[in-house]
Amino acid sequence: MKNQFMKRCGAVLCSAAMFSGACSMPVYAETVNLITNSTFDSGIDGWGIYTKSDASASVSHENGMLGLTVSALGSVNYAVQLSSNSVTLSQGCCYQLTFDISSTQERYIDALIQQDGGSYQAYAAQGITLSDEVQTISLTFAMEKETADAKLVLNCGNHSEVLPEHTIYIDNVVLQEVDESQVETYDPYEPPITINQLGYKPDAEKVAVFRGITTETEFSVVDAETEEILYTDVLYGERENTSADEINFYGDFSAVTEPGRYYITCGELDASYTFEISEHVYDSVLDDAVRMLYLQRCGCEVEDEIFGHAACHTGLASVYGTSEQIDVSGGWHDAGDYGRYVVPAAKAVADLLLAYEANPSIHSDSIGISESGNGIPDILDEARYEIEWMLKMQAESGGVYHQVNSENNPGTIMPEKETAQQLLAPVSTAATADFCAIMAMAYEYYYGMDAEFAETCFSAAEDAWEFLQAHPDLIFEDPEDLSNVGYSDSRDGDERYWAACQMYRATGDTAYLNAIDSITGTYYKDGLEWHMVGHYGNIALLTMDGIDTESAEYAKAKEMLFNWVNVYTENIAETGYETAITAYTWGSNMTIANAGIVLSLAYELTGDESYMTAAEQQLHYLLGRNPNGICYVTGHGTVSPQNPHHRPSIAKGQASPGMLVGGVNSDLADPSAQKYLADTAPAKCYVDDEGSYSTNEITIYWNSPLVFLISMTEDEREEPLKGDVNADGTFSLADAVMLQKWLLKAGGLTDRAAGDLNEDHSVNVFDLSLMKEMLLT
Ligand code: 9MR
Ligand code: ZN
Repeated sequence: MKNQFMKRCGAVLCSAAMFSGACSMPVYAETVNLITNSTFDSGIDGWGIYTKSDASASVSHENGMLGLTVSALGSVNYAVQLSSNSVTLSQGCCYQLTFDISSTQERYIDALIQQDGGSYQAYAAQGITLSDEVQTISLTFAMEKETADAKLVLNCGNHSEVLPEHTIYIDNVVLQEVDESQVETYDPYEPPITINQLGYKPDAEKVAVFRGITTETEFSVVDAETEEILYTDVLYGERENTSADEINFYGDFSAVTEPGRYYITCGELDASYTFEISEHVYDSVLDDAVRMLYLQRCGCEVEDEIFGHAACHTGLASVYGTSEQIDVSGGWHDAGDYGRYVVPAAKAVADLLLAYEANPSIHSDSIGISESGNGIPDILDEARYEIEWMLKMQAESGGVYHQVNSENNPGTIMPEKETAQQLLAPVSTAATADFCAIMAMAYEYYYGMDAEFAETCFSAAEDAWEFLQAHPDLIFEDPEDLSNVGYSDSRDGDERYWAACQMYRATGDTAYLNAIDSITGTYYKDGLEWHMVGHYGNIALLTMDGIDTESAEYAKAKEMLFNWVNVYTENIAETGYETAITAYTWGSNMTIANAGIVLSLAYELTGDESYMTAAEQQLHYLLGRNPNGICYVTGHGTVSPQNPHHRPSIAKGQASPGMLVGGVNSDLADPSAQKYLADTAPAKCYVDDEGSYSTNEITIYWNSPLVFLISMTEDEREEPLKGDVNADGTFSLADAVMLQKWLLKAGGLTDRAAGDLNEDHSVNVFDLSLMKEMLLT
C-alpha cells in the first residue's frame, strides 16, 4: 500500500524519466544550437517578421539585440509574428529553447515552436508576460510528432490588451537537443479502479469503472476499518473506450448499503481510493461549493483564514463612451480573473435559486459566510449578494451594462491589490434579458422573506422588459477600443425567451405568454450555458405552479428538454464512464453537470428512476469516476486540483476550496495544455497546472450547476446527531476514537458535519476536547 500511495502523489508536473516517446538515440547527439543567428552580434539576418494587413511592426538591430517595434497590434494574436530560421526537429528527440526577452511595455505574448509550413501546428508553446526587466525563458519539450521543419515564432499581435507602440527585445536564442530527462511532462497517476472519491448514498447505484484488466474477473469491496472483505462480484461489460484510449470493465456493488468506509480491490491492480457510504457524503462539498461564491465576493471584506481579504474594486467605474462614473461595487469575481459580467452571473444565480427550490432542507444557514446564522439559508443570502450587484448594473434606460472590468488583467495578486480603473461595457440586450429573468425570479424567491426587496427586483425586471421591447434589434458588439471583454452574445432570442417565461411565471399575465409564442426559433429554447439559456425558460414553465400542462408552451418546453434527455441517455449507454457527453470542450465539467440537471428534471417530470441514476452518474464523473481519476472539486476527495488557474489560489500558493475546475478540453486551447497534452487521449486532456486556463480555471457558473445537481440528486438533509461522526445512530466513545484517528490523518469520518460540535464550521481538536468532555459528563 505504501508504494501505491507514493505513486498517487504523482499528479504533478515532473521531469520525465518515463517519457514514452523516448529519444531514438541512446545518448542525445551534440549540443548544436539550431538557431543560426542567436546573439545578434552583427545584425539580424536569419530572422523575419510577418504582419497581417491590420497590424504594423518593424525589426531593428539595437545594442546587439533584435528589436521588434509593434505599432499596431492587429486583430488576432498572430497579426504580428517574429520568426527564426527554419530548423529540422526529429521525432522522439527532446529539445530545449532558451532566450532573453524584455519589452518597453508590459504585455503578454506567446512563444511557439511551430511547423514551418503545412498546418503550422504547434509542437511546444509558452505564454509569457513581458516587462522592461530582461527574463530568461526556458522551455523544454519532446518532439512527439513526425520529423518536420519548424521555427521559433513569437506571437506579438492582439492578445486582448490595448497597448501603445512598444519595442520587444530578444537576445541569446538557443534551441538545442537535450537529454530526455530534462523534458517536463505531466504524468499523473491513473488509478486503475475509479470511483466517486467522496462516495455514495446507501441506496444509490454504485458502479466502479476498471481499466488495465488482464486476467482479473472479480472485484471485492473491503471495509477500510476492519480490512474485511464484505462483498465480491464479477466484472462485466468489457468496452473499448476510444476517447480515453483504454478498455473499461465495470463492477456493481450497489448491494453494499451499510454506512461505512470502504475500498475496492481487484487482483493485482492498485486498490481504489477509500470512499464512504453515507447519507451525508455530499453535504460538505455542497456547502463548500456555495461558500466558494462567498470567497469570490468583490466590494466587501471577505473573512477566511487563508483567502480572506479587504474590500476590493470599490472605486467608481467609468461608463464606456461617457465621462460618467457610477458605483457598481459588489457581486462576485467571475473566475480566475477579477472581471464581473452580467451574462454568466445570471446563469450562476439561476442555478442557486433553482437549487434551493429543488431541495430547501439541504441548504443550511451555517456554511460560514457573513450572513450565516441570520435565519435565511446561506444559498439565498449568497445569491442575493450577486442580485444586489446586478441591480446596480442597470442603467437609467432599463438596459443593463454587459460587464465591468479593468483594462488589463492584473498579475497573480489578491483582488484588493488591483486598483486599476474599472470600466463598464455598454448595455447589451443579452445582459438585459438575463437580468430581467433573474429579477423576476428574485421577486418570486425573496417575496416571503423581504417583500420590499422583492418589489424592487420586480420593478427592475419591468424596466428591463420595457427596454427589450423598445430595442428589438439591438445587436451588441464589444466596442473595438474596449479591451478585456468577455461573454459577447449577439444572439439574444434565448435570453428573451427566458425573460418572457420568468415574467409569465411571476405574474401569470398572458401578455408574456404572447411574447413566449412570438419567439419561434427552436434554437432559442435550448441550453443551460452562459450563452444559451433557453432551458431556464423551459424549467420556469415546467415547474410553474398552476401551469396548463395541456398548453402548447408547456408541451414545447417539455419536448425541448426531452430532446436532450434522449441524446444524453444514448451517450451514457455508449461512453466508458457513463457520461452524457461525448466531446470535451472548454468547461466540459459544467456541460456534464448541466446534463445531470436535465436528467434529474426528467426524473421529476416522469418519476422514472433510471433518469435519476443517470443524473447521479454525472456527479460520480465530476467527483472522481473519470478517465483522469481525479475529483474535480478543489479540497475534496483523495486527489483534487492543486494548481487551479485562479488568482487568489496562485497568490496564496494553495488551492482555494470548493471550486469545480473546467476539466477536460481536447481543443488544447492554452500554451500549458499544448505543452503537456499534445499526445493525450481526448477524454483525458486536462492538466493540473495554473497556466492551463482552458482546462484548470474555475468560474462561478461552473460551481453553480454542481450545487444545482447535488441539490437535485441528494435527499433531504436531516440535522446530524451531534458527535455521531461514525453515523451509527448513537454518540459514544467510538465516535471520539474515530475523530482522534481522523485528526491524526489515520482514518476518515463517516459524517463530518456531525463532528463540528462547537459550530465554528471546521472540525478540529477543539471539537475533540468538547466531545471528550461530553462523554465524561
Ligand atoms: O466559459 C467560457 C467558455 O465557454 C469559452 O469557450 C471561453 C473562451 O472564450 O471562455 C470561457 O470563459 C472565460 C472568460 O472568457 C474569461 N474569464 C474566465 C472564463 C473561464 O475560462
Ligand atoms: Zn473585487
